[in-house]
Amino acid sequence: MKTISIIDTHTGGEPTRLVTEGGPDLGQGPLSERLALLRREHDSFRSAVVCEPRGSDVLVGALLCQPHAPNCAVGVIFFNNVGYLGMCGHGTIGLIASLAYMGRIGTGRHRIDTPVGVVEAELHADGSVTVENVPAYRLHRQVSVQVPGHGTVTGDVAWGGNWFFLVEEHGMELHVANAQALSFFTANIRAALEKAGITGADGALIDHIELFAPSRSGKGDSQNFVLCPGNAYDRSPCGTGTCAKLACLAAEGKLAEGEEWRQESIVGSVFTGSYSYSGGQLIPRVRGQAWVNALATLILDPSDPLAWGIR
Ligand code: PYC
Repeated sequence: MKTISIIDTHTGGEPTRLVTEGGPDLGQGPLSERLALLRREHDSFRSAVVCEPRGSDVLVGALLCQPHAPNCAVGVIFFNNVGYLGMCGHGTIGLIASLAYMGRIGTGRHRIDTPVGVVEAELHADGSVTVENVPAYRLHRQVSVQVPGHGTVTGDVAWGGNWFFLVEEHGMELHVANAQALSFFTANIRAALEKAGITGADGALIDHIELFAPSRSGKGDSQNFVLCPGNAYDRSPCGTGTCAKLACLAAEGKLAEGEEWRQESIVGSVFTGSYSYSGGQLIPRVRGQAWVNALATLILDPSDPLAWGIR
């Protein structure tokens, strides 16, 4: 029987499953190389941890690793129901909550090694966490694409640790009761972008679609809906999506350095974002909170035909 130890958290409603023991041996190389090895040779580990029947489409997995970059507390590789994520904001907040729960870190700043570079996270005394992400930027302003059944949709292409297409004008109601229609619409946008050859830098697939609307509750400066690569929608405001939004606001001159932006999610949870410039790059920060909600051992029984997940 193979066993895998996990800690589950949710960050503003979006779950993260941290693997603390029982992951594959990926060596001690840079996290980007370890991610490539995980993808190439151990992808069934990913599906065992996050896919049904143990997991669900919405679950984001996080493999706790020894760091490679200097002076990091830990390394982490994020994954989901269909593949791997460069960075994950809500997942990093969940990771910090889990490390604090394990007694491995205290309040203060911590460096975390990821496949897209080192990020920093500060655990505050009230349990909230600020993630200082990799540099964010807007690649293209107001790109139009024809979406079958909908017509022209226009949005910005931006990097926040993942690639995003950010749409302000869409005519959809951002309400959780409307999640199915929003998922269908955003999945069509993503397919249309791919078909039209609209990509991130170096031809990278734009795999996250983000819609915005004014916040009805008044808790946010705006509310969003974010479609993730495996077609689940983010219950949180999406950390990397909020970073991409900060880059677009900055590029439009709509948010000054140090000014706060409150991004409300489709379920009403809020991240507070801000940015500063360093060496000409925009460094985004996102603050939110995660809660530990399960501590468990996954059991992979060799006689179980679905032990490695439904792929
Ligand atoms: O918080 O960055 C994020 C994220 C990416 C995908 C799901 N959540």
